[in-house]
Amino acid sequence: MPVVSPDVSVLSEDFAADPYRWFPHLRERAPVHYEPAIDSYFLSRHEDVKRVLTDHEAFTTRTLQVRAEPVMRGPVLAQMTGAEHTAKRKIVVRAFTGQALEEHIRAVRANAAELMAPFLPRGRMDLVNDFGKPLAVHVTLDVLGLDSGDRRRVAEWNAGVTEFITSLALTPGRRRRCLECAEQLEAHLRPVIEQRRRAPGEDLISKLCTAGFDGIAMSDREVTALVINVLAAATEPADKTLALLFKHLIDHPEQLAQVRRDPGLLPAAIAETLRYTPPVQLIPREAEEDTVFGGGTVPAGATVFCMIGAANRDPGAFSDPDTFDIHRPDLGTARSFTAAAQHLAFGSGLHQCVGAAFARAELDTVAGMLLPLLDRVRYRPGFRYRESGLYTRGPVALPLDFTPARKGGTGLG
Ligand code: 2IO
Repeated sequence: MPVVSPDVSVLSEDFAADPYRWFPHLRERAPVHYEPAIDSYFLSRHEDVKRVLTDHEAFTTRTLQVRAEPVMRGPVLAQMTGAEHTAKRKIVVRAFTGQALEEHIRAVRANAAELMAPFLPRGRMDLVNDFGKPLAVHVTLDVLGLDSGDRRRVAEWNAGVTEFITSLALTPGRRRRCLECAEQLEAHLRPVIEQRRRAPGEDLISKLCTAGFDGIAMSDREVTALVINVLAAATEPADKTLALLFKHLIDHPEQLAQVRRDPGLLPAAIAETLRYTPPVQLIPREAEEDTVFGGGTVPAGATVFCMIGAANRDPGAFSDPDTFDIHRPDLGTARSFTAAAQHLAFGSGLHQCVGAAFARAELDTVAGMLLPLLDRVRYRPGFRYRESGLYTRGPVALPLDFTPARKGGTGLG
């Protein structure tokens, strides 16, 4: 019989208001927490989460068939295993590292400069809604080689797709709406993929269409699924992480001053932001067999949610885990964006995020551009900080005031 912890539900309003408040209780008293309403288990200890993510024999990604495939319109990388997975993962990794990454970063710089320009002379900007959200969409469409004229529609369809993946319980009406968004996005991509197969360019869609590895190439369905996957994965966590980074730095003025003096500290600040407040809070798996953990048993066939935020604040993995400290000795900045990461914001094991290097470069670039321009940056007077989301979580808004840039003084040309 599953152990139901009567004093906390991850589906409650109290939990949604501040999950971090409940993590110590979950880790200590209910490390294998069962939610009857959604028949799922929630694991909160670093050791257990790491085990689930790395033991891909005992914990599979089969649950993505129902949690992602309906809106991805085909199988995503995370569902694959063996030689096929290795070959196709290589294609995607290539499209997000080295030369390709440098080109993506050019798109980041150009879009960031364009989006921030109107706000600099005003001395005020909502880092989430004025800047971070549109930036993530503009950059991702450029990377994919999709027309900027379609931004609004694509962003709307993407929102439906993301709602489907990141909802723990959808009403039938919302579910239908999300599926409609996915169908429209698929229909929008169909002629683009057809055209890129005939006349490939340098964009990511062309690369996915034409690349092969060990004789393994991508089908139209797989290209579609990967494009939708990249669209969701490169947008949903991006504005959240950027806003969280600035929130933590504003809340810790001495660390903000250090990063301003030495932008070389930005990767450490980004890594610590990902540890302290990971934008992706839950990663689902399916148990292949009955598995005994320290605090309980997960039965074969069960859906298991890895609680990344709780694992990243486990005192067994990080000292003084509830303190934001870009200098923490147990962070290991360089490995924070690799398979050797101690924090679990990018997952771990076979399916660890393929976009980690891109995420680091994008955030480093954007924060490096913003910091010198946002002189005396502070919250707008009267602003009350609020976060939302259980699956992905971030600030609802982050309205900032700063010293307005004098005309021609932004360095942005
Ligand atoms: C469909 C939550 C947007 C991913 C999944 C396999 C997506 C996969 C993630 C992140 C962010 C999403 N899962 N990125 O958690 O590609």
